[in-house]
Amino acid sequence: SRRYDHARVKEYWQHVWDREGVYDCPDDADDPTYVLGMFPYTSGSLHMGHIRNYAITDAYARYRRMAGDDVLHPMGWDAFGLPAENAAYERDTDPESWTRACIERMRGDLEEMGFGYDWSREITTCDPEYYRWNQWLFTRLHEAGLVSYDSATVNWCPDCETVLADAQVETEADGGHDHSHGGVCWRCGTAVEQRDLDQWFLTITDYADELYDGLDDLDGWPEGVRDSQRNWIGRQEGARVTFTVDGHDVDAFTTRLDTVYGATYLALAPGHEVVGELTERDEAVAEYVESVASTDDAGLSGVETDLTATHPYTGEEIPVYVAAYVLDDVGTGAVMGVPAHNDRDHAFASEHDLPVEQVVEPVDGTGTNLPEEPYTDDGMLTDSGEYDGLASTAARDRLLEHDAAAEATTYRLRDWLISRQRYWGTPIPMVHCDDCGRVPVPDEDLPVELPEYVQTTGNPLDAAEEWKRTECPDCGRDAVRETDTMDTFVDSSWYFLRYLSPHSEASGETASQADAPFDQQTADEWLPVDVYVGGEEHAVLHLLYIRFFTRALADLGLLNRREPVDRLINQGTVLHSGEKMSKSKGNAVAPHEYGAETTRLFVLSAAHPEQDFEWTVKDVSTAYEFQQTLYGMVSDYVEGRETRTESAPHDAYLEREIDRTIAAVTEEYDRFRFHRVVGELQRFARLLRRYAGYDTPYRFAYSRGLRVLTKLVAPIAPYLAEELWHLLDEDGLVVEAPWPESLRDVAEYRIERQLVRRTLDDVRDITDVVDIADPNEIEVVVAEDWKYRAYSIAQDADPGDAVVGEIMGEASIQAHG
Ligand code: ANZ
Ligand code: ZN
Repeated sequence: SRRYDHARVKEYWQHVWDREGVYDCPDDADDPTYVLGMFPYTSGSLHMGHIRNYAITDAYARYRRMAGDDVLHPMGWDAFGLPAENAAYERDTDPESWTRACIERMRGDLEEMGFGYDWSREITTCDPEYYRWNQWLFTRLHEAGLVSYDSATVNWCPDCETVLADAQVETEADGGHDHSHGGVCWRCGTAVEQRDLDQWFLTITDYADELYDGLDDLDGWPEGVRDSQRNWIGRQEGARVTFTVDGHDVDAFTTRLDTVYGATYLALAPGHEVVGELTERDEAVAEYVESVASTDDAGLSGVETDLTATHPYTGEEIPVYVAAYVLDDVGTGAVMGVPAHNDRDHAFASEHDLPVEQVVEPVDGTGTNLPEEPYTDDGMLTDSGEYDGLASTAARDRLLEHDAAAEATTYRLRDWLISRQRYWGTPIPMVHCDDCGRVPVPDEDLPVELPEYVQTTGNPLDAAEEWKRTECPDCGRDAVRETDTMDTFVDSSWYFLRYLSPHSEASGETASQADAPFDQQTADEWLPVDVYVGGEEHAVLHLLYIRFFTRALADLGLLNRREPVDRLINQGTVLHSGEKMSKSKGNAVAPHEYGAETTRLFVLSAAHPEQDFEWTVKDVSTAYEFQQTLYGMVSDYVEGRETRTESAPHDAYLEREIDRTIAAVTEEYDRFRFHRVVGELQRFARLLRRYAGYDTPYRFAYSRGLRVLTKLVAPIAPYLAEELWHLLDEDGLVVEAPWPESLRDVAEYRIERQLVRRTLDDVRDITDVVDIADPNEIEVVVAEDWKYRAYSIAQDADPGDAVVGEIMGEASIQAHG
C-alpha cells in the first residue's frame, strides 16, 4: 500500500489551517477553554522538553476545539534576561538582535511541529509595548505600597566592576547550590565579593498567608507543587520566647513551647546581632563565623561562647552557642535547644556534650529511648514545674500566658528582590531626585525604553549617560533615572493576562479600559487558565509569582479573580540513555530528526504527561509505523484494493467497539492520558483491520470505524488526520470536525466489564464483554490467543469474534451463531 509522506503534506495543510484561521480564538468568545504552555525562554532553539510540553497543550486544545469549545491556545516569548547579554558578549552582537534571531528560529520550529496557536495574540516581552505594562504595573504596585527600596547583598566582581547573578559565579564543585561563597567571576576568574546595594523589592510577604491558605483549594494542582509552595512560604505557628543574654533580650522562635523546660542551651545563627558584637572581642567566635561563611555544609558544627542565657521560666543560666544549623533568616535566628525532644538539637547536644533533659512523656505510659534517642511526639509534661501533667497542646496555651512568651508565626518567604543591575530587562520606571527622593515616572511617559546597547564592563544602563539624565517629574530639576532593570520573572507573572487582549494600548485620553495591560471584562470571563502545562522546576518561583500577581491585581481593582490557574500539569522529563535529554549532556535528539509528527506522536504515546520516559529509537519507529498503518488502511479502503470476501463476524460487535472506543478515548483525553489514547487507538486499529476485507453489510461499520479513528487521532497527529479525512472524501477540515459521540457512557461499559470479571473471575481470555441482556447469558470477545489458553470457551470462534453463552462456567460459553 501507499506510504504516508509527512514532509509532502505538511506544508499544504499548514497553509490551509492558516488561511482558515482555525486556531484563532474570537475576541467575543464567551468563556473559551484556555490552554496554556509555559512560554519558552528565547535561548536559541526548541528542545525535546519544549516539544513535550507543547505537544500536551496542543493535543488538549485540539480535542476541546473538536468537542465544540472556543479555545484560547496562545504562544509568546520570554525574551528578556541574562543569557541574551551573555550571548551578545560572546558573539559580538547585541542582545536584541540575538533575541530576535532566536525568536524567528523558534517560531519556525513550533510551526514545523504543527502546533496550532493563535498567532494573532503572540507576545514578546522585550517589545516596548509589552514592557511598558511591566512599568505601569510596577507603578500601580508602588502606589499600593507593594514596592519597597532596601539594601541587599549582591555578588560583585571587583575586576569587571559588575554585579554578577548567582549563575555567573563559578565555584569549584559547581553543583548549583549556593554560589555566594568562595566563587569566581565567570568571565575573568577573579574572586567574587559581596556588596550591599539599595534595591527594589515587591512585598510578596504581604500575601504570605493568602498564598499559603489558597493552596488548600487548588485541587487541580499536583500535590508536589502545592507542598513545595508550602515549604517555600514556610509558615509555622508557634511562640516567641524571650531569653536574657548579657542584658539583651534574645527571642527564640519555637513550635514546641511545651518543651521549654527542657531547653539546655541557646543557639544563635552566625548572622545574629549578638554574634556580630561578640566577634569584636571573642577570637574563637570570629573564626567560627568566618569558617562557616565559606562552606556550604557546616553540619552540626558550633562554638560555645562565654555568655549565658537566663531561662525565662526557670531562672537558670544555660550556655549560649553559635551554631550554623540555626539559620539567619528563619524565625528569629535563635533557637532554644531541647535535646530530649528534637532530632537536630539532640544530635548537636551529643556532638557538644550538652545535657538531655526529658520534659515530655508518652501519654500512654510507654517508654522512650531517652537519652539515646529524642522523643519528638507530643505527650504529657513532666519536670516542668507548675505545668506538669498537662498535655502538650494545653501546655502550649498555658505557657503562652507567661510574660516571656508570645504567639508568633514565622515565614520562610522573603520579599521578592526584582532589581537586576543588567541591561536586558525592563527599566524600573523610577527617577532619583536630590530634592524629592525617588519619584515614579508618570504613566504618560511610559514606556521608559532601553537605551541603545553598548558593551561595557558594568551595567550598560549606568554607562548610558544621556539616557540617565532626566528631569524630576515632581519638581522639574535635573535628576537621574533608575538604572536597575526588572527580574524577568516579573514579565512572566502576568503574561497569561496579556494574551487575552494583546493589543490593548494606552489611549492617553481618559482612564478607560484601554489604559490597562488587559481588558478587565475579558479577564473576568476568560480566567482562570483552564490548563497550564510546564516543567516542575517552576513549582515555586514562577508559579508562586503568578498567584501573587493575580491577587495583587485583584486588590488593585484590575481583576475579579484571585487564582490564575485551575489545573496545572508538570510534564515529566524526557530521558535518553538513562539521563535527562539535554544539549549539555550531548544526548539530545533534535525534534525533527525523525519527522515532526512522528516525534509528537511518540512523546505523547510514551507515558503519562507527568511521568518521565526514555527516548528509544524502537518506540519512535513504533509511532512511525502506526502512522503508516493508519494511512495504509484508509488508502487501501478508498482504492478498494481489498478484494477478500469472506463471511463476516457479528457486525453489531464492531459497531459496539466503535462506540466503546469513542467513549474510552474521550475519557482519556479528558484526563490528559494521551498515552492511553494511543493505546486504545492502536487496539482499535488492529481490530478494524480484521474487518478490512469483508463486504457489505460490514462495509458500513468499517467505514464508520475509519472515520471515527481519523477523528480520534486528529488531536495527536493532525497532519495525518487531515490527509486521511481528505482521502475519505469528507467535507471541511478534520481539525474543525465535531467530536464523535458514543451511544453510551464509558462508565457503563466499565461496569459491564467488572460485572462479568467478577462472575468469570478465572476466564482471563475474555478480552471484552459485548452485551449482557440477561446476566446469565452474556456475549463476550475472546482473546487473540484463545486457541492456546481458552480452548474451552468457544471452539469455532475467530479471535476477535463475539461469542455468547451462559455464565455457568467457562466450558458452557459458546460461539455466537
Ligand atoms: C525548640 C524545639 C523543641 C523545637 C522541640 C522543635 C522541637 P520544625 O522543626 O521544622 O517544626 N528553629 C527555629 N528557628 C530556627 C532557625 N533560625 N534555624 C533553624 N532552626 C530553627 O521547625 C520549628 C523549629 O525549628 C523550632 O521549634 C526551632 O526548634 C527550630 F522539641 O524550638 B524548635
Ligand atoms: Zn525632584
